Amino acid sequence: MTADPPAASPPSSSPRPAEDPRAPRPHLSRAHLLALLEQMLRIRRFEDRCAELYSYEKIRGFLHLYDGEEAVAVGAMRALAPEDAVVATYREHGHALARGVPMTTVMAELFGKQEGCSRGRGGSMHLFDKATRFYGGNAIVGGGLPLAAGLALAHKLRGEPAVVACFFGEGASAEGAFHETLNLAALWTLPVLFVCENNRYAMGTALRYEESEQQIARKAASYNLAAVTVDGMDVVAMEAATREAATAIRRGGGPRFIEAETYRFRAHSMFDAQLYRDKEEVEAWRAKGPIRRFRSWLEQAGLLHPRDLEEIEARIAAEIEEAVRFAEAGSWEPLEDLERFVTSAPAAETAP
Ligand SMILES: Cc1ncc(C[n+]2csc(CCOP(=O)(O)OP(=O)(O)O)c2C)c(N)n1
Repeated sequence: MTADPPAASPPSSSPRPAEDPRAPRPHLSRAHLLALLEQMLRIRRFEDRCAELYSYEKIRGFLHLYDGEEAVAVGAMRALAPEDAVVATYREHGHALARGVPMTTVMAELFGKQEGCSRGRGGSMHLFDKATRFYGGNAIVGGGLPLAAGLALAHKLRGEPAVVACFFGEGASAEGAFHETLNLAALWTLPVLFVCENNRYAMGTALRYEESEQQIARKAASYNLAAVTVDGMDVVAMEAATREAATAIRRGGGPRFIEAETYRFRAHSMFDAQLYRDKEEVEAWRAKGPIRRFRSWLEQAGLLHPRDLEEIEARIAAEIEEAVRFAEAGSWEPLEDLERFVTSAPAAETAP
């Protein structure tokens, strides 16, 4: 895929529906492009606030930020339909927000409150939301891949035309679960889209110290499925690649694989001195960051004006304030509920 900013399509008067996620190509109306920018900014500002709240100990436990990688989830989610399912990793705030999980319930979950999307039992690494078919949130590296294949198998057996989008880091490609899942998904032509977020580091381990084959898409292709490498800092390239792949999957073509080349700007989690990389390297990646680059392209193309940006920022700030208020006002789950959900119970009792 090209690293250059995309060319805008004809104006939004075109008869093609602008927002159908199942269309094989993105319809790049101005509204669509601004929505992509807003979604990336929304995730960035939300996580900046999370980092702040972490220092006040409002949020505790693990916290893995997606700072720098927003274009991957935002572009990909735009090409998924409501009936599709999403499986992600512990670095999943951006995926949850882009998928439509309400920011209020995500923030409450990070606070550990029972109004959170996982009743405050999961925290940052285990966001879950039935309404948007967001299956989480998984602390185990590579743990989401077999789950995604299982969901895809269920879709296939039921004859449902849904795609399962499974996000994971390049570190997962060193796990057995990656190889077992890709093998079965290809063998059984499962409707699953694998999205590898290659941010070049698995905690403090650089890709070159970890993988004999550093092009993860090539690894994936060895399982006989179509695999492409995409500029994961380019939100439109991500959307286009996802639409193309999801369309092929919906047509019964079996699994697809996208390796998104990206970078995380912040530490692996809140406990990480980052001794494994130079500041210059981080700065060089920041210069080609997904928000900065997209924003300046929109400005140069005359599609984004200072007033638009002010409005976007104001909307986001208000939403974050509301989410923090909601989380602060939330309640702790009562101690008597401690053993609830530990063993299975009749469905009526376990329904959230
Ligand atoms: C099976 C397993 N092994 C080790 C860990 C510890 N661990 C947590 S995150 C991580 C790095 C994973 O890197 P990557 O998959 O590239 O994702 P990223 O954090 O870069 O998004 C490791 C090794 C774990 N959670 N699960």
